Amino acid sequence: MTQSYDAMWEKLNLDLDAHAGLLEVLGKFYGDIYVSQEGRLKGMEYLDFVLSEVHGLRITELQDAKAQGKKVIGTFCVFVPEEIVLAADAIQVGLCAGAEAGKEAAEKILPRNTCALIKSFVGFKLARLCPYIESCDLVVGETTCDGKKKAYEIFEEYAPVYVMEIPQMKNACDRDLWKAEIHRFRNKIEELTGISITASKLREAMGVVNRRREVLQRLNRLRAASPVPISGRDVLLVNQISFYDDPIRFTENISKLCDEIEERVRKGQGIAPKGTPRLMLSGCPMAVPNWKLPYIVESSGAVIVGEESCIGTRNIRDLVQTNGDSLDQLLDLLADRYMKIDCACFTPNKERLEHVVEMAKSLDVKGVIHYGLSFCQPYAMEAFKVEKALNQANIPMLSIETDYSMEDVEQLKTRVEAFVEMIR
Ligand code: BJ8
Repeated sequence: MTQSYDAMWEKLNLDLDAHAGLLEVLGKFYGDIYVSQEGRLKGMEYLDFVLSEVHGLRITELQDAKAQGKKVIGTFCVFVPEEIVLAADAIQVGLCAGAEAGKEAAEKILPRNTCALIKSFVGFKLARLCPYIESCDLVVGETTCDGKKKAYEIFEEYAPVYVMEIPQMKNACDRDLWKAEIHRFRNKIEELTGISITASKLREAMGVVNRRREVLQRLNRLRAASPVPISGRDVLLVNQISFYDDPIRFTENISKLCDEIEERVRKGQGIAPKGTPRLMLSGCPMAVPNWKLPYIVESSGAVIVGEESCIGTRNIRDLVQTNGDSLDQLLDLLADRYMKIDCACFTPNKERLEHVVEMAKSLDVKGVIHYGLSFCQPYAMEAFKVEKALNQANIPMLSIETDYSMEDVEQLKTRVEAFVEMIR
């Protein structure tokens, strides 16, 4: 942090000592995993800066926006349509937490066998560690997995919560339900902000979010080169920050990063020699600062060239069509786009299997690591089907289940190294 934000954090009712401890660990972790990398792109300095100010400057911006009457909306899932929030001049931030801090507090009100992601966001609130949650005027949950669904019932005792109903299947009646939910969400946001969402405001917001998706698609195309021009860790960080940063500023900076990568690809330069085993990750989202597995993989002689997850391609694969005239037509197009999300909470979820295989083939990976958070049933169950589909395409898969603790690092490293050796 370039300056002291203690007064702001105090005003937000953070536990200053515990929060300082968290930032210290985060800084050290970041230094070891990120800053120490060799051949890093200059454009990553922007991401380093954003991360170093993730609880400072960005929170100041949110507070300034609130002082001007803007609302801040926190979300936990890529199903919540940011376009609606932006169309009401509000700001959306991702709240999924990727650290263990607060776990003890969370386990006082949640079962121990709850996934780390849920424990983390509840724990961050209870232990007063997250300035984002404290900045939110509304926290939007969703009925995806059972763990999240029930956790929101508890969470609403601590923060203003609104829950969107997400269908579990993709039949016509499910699409109707989802469209109705988008309308209900629009009404809620209009009521909260006091702003009527018009067709032109919504179209403009769709453009902003689409451009962010497009720049991330470009990044994904460029990173697929051989030799690999950017580490998987760095691309994961870019994706993680896309949930916090101002969308227009983020898009501009990632576009510059892409220009630099393009130049590197043109010169045939990479961060690892040609022939280094290329791997892809698939499964649960990795929220900031969950960098454990990517670090292990890239310290085991492999490079990550894709993430099939919500903090990865699932969030950016599809653009929203904007060719509607009326507000209702645009909301329809929005509903269509979000119905394409292939989260493991859907049944059946054949699209995901097709996407994983298609992605693995087009990225020319030697293997896939399926990443599941312990106690996440949707992804753990689906891992069997993913493995079968990949094996049919002659692509080996390693299934890993873990949480945010560091206790299993050595064990994971042994398994990943053996996998890399096998596919080499
Ligand atoms: S659309 S992946 S962001 S729900 S890891 S909390 S599923 S028990 S995060 Fe997700 Fe939306 Fe789906 Fe994407 Fe539950 Fe599993 Fe925990 Fe999870």
